[in-house]
Amino acid sequence: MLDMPGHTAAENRAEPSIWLPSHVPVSILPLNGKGRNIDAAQGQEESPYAEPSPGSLLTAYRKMVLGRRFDEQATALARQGRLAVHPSSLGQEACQVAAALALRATDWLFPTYRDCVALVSRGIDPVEALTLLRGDAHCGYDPVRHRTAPQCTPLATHAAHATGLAHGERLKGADTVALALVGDGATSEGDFHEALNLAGVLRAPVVFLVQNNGYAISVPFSEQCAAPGLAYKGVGYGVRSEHVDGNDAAAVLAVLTTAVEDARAGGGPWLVEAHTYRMAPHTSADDPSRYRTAAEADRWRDRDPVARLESALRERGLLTDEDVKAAAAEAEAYAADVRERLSVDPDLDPASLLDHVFGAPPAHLMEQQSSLRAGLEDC
Ligand SMILES: Cc1ncc(C[n+]2csc(CCOP(=O)(O)OP(=O)(O)O)c2C)c(N)n1
Ligand SMILES: [Mg+2]
Repeated sequence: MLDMPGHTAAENRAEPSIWLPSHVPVSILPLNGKGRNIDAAQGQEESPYAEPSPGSLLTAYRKMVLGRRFDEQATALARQGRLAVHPSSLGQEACQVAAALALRATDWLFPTYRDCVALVSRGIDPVEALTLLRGDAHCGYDPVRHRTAPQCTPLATHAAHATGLAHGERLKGADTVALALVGDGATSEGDFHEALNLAGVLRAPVVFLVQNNGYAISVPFSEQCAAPGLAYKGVGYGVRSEHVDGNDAAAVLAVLTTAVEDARAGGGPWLVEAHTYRMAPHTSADDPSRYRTAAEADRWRDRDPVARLESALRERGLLTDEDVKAAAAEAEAYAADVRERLSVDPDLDPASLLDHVFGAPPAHLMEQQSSLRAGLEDC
C-alpha cells in the first residue's frame, strides 16, 4: 500500500490532501523525440510511480500497434456495412493497452463501447469483440471466462457494477481488483458519483480510469465540467486520485499498476484521469469538422501515443527497424484474419434475443418468444 492514512471513511477525513492528484499530470516519455513533455514536466517532483520495465514497454508497443491496426480495420468494416457502427479507439491506445496490462487474468475489466482495443489487448478474440457492433444483441465473448464485463453503452452504469463486483469478490476472500473505463462525459452522470461514493465508503478494490478525450460526442470538456480536472472528483468521495498524460503509455502503465496493486493490498479505490484525445470521429457516423478545428486535431497528432512510445523505445536502443516491421506485419495478419472472418454472414437466431436477459424469464416474454419462433418457421 502507498502511504494511506487509513481504510475507513472516517480515517480518510483525517488528512484529505493525501487523496489529491499530483500537481501536474504524471508523465515519463518525451514528446516524440522533441524533449520531455514540457507541460507535464514543470514542477514535477520525484515520481512515486515505478517506471515500467523495458519488457513491459515492448509488450505495450506491440499491443498498441496491433490494437491500432485492428481499430482501423473495424472502421473500414463499418464503412463497408459489415458493422453497424464503430466508435474508434484511435489516439487512446496508451490508456486501453495499459488498462489491460495492469490487470491480472483474475481481475475484472469493465469497458465501454469505446474500448475495443482494451478488449483485444486482454486476449479476447477480435471477432467476438466486434459482435455487438455487428448487430447481435448479445455480448460476443464470454464475460466470465475473460473476466471482462460486456461493453457498456449506457454511460457510467458499469462503474457501479465494478464497485459491486470488487466488493463482492473481497467478501468472498478473493484478491480481485475491478477496473472500470469511463469517458469524460460519463463523469457527469449520477451513476458515476454513486459508484465513487459507494466505493469510497466500502473501500472497495476498484480503479476508475477516466479517459478524458476532450469530447462527449460534440460537447467539449470546457462545457462538461468546471472543476480544475476530473481527478479532483475523487477527493470528495475519499477516493485516492491521480492524473496522467494519457498519450504516454509508460506513465499510464506506471500509474495504473500502482493503483491496481494498491487497491489489491487494501488501499481502497482509485480514480485516475488520463488526458488524451479522440483522434477519430465519435463513431463512424459522426463528422467532427462540425464542432472542432483541424488545427486542434493536428496538435494532438503530434502527441500520437504509438509514435511517441516507438520513438522513445528507439532512442533507448530497445527497438530496431526489424522489430517495427515485425510488429506491423503481425498487425497486418491480425487485421486480415478479422476481415476474412467478418466477411462471412453470422448465423443468428432472432428468437435468441430474449435469452440471457432474465434468470427466470417472465411468462409474457416466453409467450412473445414462442410466437416469434412460430412466425420465423412460417417465413
Ligand atoms: C445514460 C446515457 N445517456 C446518453 C447516452 C448517449 N451517448 C452516447 S456516447 C455519449 C458521449 C459520451 O462521452 P464520453 O463519456 O466522454 O465518452 P467517449 O464517447 O468520448 O469515449 C452520449 C451522450 C448514453 N449512451 N447513455
Ligand atoms: Mg469523451
